[in-house]
Amino acid sequence: MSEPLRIGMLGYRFMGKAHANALARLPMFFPEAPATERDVLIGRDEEALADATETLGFDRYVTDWEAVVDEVDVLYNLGPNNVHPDPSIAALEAGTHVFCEKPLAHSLEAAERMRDAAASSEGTAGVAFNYRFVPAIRYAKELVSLGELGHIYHVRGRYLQDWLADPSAEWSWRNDAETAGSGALGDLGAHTLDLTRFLLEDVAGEIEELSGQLHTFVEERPAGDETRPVTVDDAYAAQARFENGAMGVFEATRNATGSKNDHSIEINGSEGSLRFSLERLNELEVLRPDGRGYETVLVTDESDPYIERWWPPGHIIGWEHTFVHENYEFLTAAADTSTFEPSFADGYRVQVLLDAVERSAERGEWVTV
Ligand code: SOE
Repeated sequence: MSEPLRIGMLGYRFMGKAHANALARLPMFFPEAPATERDVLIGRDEEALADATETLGFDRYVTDWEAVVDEVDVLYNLGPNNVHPDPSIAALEAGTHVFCEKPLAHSLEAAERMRDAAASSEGTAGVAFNYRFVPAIRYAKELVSLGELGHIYHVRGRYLQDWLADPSAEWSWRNDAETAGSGALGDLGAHTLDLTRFLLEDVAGEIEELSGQLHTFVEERPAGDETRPVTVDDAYAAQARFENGAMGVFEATRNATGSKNDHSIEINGSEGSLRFSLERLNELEVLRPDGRGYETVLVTDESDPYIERWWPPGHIIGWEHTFVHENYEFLTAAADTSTFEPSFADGYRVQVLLDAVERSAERGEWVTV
């Protein structure tokens, strides 16, 4: 029995809870997953950190990541985007495995350094694009890769939330260009662009050129008893051309009043189509060549990826289960010191697309990726 992997986790709020919950579920639902020990929680606010250490089941906490990146076996980097580069690179240089939240970084330059550090490290590196690990998305990828939809003409991807539609919603780091890099583009658009690459990589190639726009609806937001400027986009929209000639249309916003977490993808091919929405994550709508119209498939059969780990067919799973799936795959890859997808190279490819949208928005013209 090999020693448990010692986990260091930087960040302990929303994503900290999602990943700590995933680690806690693994022994029961994925018993062959590498054993882990929630060793050290890393953050800045000691009081909040002490509470979170208790709640998330860690042994201890530190406020200085440099003290532990070479002590732990795996570093989870769940901090704000501008905190992704330095701890991840230091950990990789020490041979520590790194699982980093998306987007890879707050800038293309930093993402490139992270990609290069991963390429020359003994450690395994991965990006937590959790929507690749939705069983219905895996089914969609199977249909596309098997050619069931024929030649791919269109992909439409959108990520609609509304938690910033209210101008009085509090300012956070996600509204700050220095910390986040971009707004809805990098926070939500990164998911859609990664998922599109995942679904179409075998049949449409990469996005070769695109044009995009960015817009900020609310220029400043309350921060305690002050107001702070919003220096990133509230929404982006883009159109793209793929190597195989397919057309892509993409958007994301946090101002889509009424949409809570609608991450949707639609693919049209010469033989058929498919539609997915995260708000109905157990379902995939499929139009088959001989079909009369879209059929709604409940993707919860034992033959569907990961489902046999949970419950019988029809007993649906949720958002949190996608974190368990990606943690299982990442920790298994780390224990074997093998590669994990999405890798930092995948994360970098997404960052190139984010940067292209920003360049295009700035110039008001199409850009080559
Ligand atoms: C933004 O609110 C957010 O938490 C993203 O940061 C996550 O990546 C997405 O999965 C849910 O929405």
